[in-house]
Amino acid sequence: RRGYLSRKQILDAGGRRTRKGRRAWRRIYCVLVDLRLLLHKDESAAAAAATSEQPTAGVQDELRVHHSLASPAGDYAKRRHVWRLRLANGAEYLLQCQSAEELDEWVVAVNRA
Ligand code: I3P
Repeated sequence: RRGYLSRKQILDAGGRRTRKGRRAWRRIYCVLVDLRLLLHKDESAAAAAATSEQPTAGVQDELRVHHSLASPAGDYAKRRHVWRLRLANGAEYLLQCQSAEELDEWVVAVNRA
């Protein structure tokens, strides 16, 4: 599963509230590989990483989704098609996609990983 998402971090590892200045929405290109969600600047950066000898070169961030929980963020009213990702380390993100279908696909894919 891959595609553009907007991401906002709300809790840091350990479950502490992400501080002001680091809570903005950012658009990123996400690729789910096994138990990792790789976050790239854009699609061409992801394509370059895929053919590189160092597949993590140029990855902006990497979320370990083992024992994580993805669910629709029905309580977040400011944007549409937002899902929530709680990682095993206590960090939490809101992720916005383009449609209800995409949201279902991401939630299923992450929960299956
Ligand atoms: C955040 C940014 C986010 C906003 C967040 C702000 O500021 O404006 O868009 O979330 O509000 O703290 P910063 O860039 O300085 O981190 P929303 O889009 O959800 O309103 P929050 O602190 O209420 O999460």
